[in-house]
Amino acid sequence: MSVKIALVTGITGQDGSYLAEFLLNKGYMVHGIIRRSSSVTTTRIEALYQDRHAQGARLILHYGDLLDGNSLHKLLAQIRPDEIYNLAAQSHVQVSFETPCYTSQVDGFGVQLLLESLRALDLHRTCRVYQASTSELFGSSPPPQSEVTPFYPRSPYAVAKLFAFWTVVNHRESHGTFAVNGILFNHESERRGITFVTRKITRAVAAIISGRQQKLYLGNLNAKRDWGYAQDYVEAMWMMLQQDQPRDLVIATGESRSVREFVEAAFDCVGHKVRWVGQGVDERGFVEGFGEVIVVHPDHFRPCEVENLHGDPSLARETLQWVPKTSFKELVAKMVAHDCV
Ligand code: NAP
Ligand code: F7E
Repeated sequence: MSVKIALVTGITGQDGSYLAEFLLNKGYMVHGIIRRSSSVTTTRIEALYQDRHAQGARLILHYGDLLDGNSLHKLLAQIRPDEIYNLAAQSHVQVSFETPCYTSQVDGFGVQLLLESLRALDLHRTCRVYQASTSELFGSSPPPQSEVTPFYPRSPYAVAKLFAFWTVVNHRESHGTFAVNGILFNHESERRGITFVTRKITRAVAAIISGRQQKLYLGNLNAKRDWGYAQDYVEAMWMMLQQDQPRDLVIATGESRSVREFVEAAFDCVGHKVRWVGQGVDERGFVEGFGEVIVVHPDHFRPCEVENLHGDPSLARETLQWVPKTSFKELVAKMVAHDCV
């Protein structure tokens, strides 16, 4: 059997790095798009990378950008992938309020560029496409959210991802492309970007108990998320492309916790309890032995918040036999342990 070829956009990110690892373990030839940057962005995939000239190298990196249609087109023509995982995005919801036009281009229009390049090369008949969609599409629709829940995006990020969602559906229905949306709820890991709330908290816990940081400034402590482990979720991405029929699926744990609960669980991992005092922007968290540690700050509130995401992954369980392997407690413990080293 010939070796399968995958193209992963966003390979330097949290999910891209786990997915590349997963596909290499399955024997794939993996191509990844990286962006030129003045500082190193490939840290997460360093351990996987061998010089492309080395014998048997199966991870090949190419400079490109989701907005550079010409380089995308050339790359697709050159490597003729069997599977594309489009994970590239400006993925930070709060940042999307400050860069709405850029976010719309990359997260929305970038997907159209990719699918149109594929079609222009007539590769859409053979190549399967996974699109990194998101629970942010549900926005203010009440939980639990499933494939039949109406969308109500609450940020430029979510609006751009909604454009991408329907672009994928439209390519499937108009041109027969095997393209699917993985509607993934929040998933975290030791490789999570440091400005997302979970990693911000676990890094702060490590720094506070070792005396390197005094305060942790946070926004909405009451927002609830369905947090899973990223490594479990990349397997679901792959499974979605191995099905007989393309289908958009919700991937989630089916449990939801507040930011406040995440803070408590993270301090619990290092043997400390948090005591909350006050309300709203005046709320503070006290940790025995360290005094006032958590401070609510208005800078970390969003112009529009998604209050409660709680997924219903029944259809994924039925269709893919996918179930999350890592519990909330295990996830927090892994992240705290990693950051305490
Ligand atoms: P991440 O860590 O922020 O990684 C984003 C990746 O996209 C990075 O490799 C980044 O490259 C790349 N990228 C950004 N703009 C690009 C552009 N214009 N052209 C090419 N590459 C570009 O995100 P993640 O957490 O792994 O998430 C992966 C995908 O899933 C994203 O599309 C995200 O929106 C979506 N998603 C994530 C979650 C979650 O909870 N993690 C949930 C649902 C959906 P640089 O390294 O050069 O910046
Ligand atoms: O915020 C609240 C914040 O930035 C989670 C992305 O991967 O998942 C992610 O988006 C919650 C929000 O992730 C702070 O208001 C409080 O309610 O970690 P986050 P997100 O916005 O849920 C979805 C599914 C994606 O698709 C995205 O790509 O935490 N929060 N205080 C805070 N959030 C941050 N970042 N920083 C705080 O200080």
